[in-house]
Amino acid sequence: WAQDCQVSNIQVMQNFDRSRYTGRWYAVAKKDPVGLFLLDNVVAQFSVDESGKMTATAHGRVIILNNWEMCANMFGTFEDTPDPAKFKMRYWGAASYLQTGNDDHWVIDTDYDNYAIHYSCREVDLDGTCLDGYSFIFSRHPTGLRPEDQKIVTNKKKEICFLGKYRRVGHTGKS
Ligand code: ODT
Repeated sequence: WAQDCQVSNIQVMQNFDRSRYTGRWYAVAKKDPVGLFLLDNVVAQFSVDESGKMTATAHGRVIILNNWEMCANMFGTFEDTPDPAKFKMRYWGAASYLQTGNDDHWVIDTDYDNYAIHYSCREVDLDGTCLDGYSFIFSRHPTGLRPEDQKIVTNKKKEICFLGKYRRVGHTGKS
């Protein structure tokens, strides 16, 4: 298919299974949004509660007030939508000065055991492309992606029109 970068045409994970998605994910790369928040040492932990709702916590080094860096604990709840791989994520921090928000949260692709590609467009441009968005590449392994997953991930970065816009997210083990 022709890649037209229309947010509404972005393909997400088919038959997304939230229970297989639970557990710990290490961010290994990130495309930042305007007003960058999470810097590095980012680890997300997904759960599914008794009622079937997805929730998550994340910790990592964040930047607040444009130049203060600190470690933060963040919480998120996920509202379902008609597409099982598309959620609305409401998030807030353990401390009041941390960022809060309500973002789209799409799972583009995952094999559940090794890699996952997340996407969020915060602002769609008049032409239907994404004006401000962010994306995390997650791995089950703190050391990064397995070589066999890298090609898949590169292709997906291209499909979501963020190829070349990612930076590596380090894990120093001190967060
Ligand atoms: O880092 C930025 O610049 C964008 C703001 C990201 C908000 C992160 C809030 C995390 C709330 C807890 C949920 C964890 C799930 C993480 C999965 C993907 C990252 C959004």
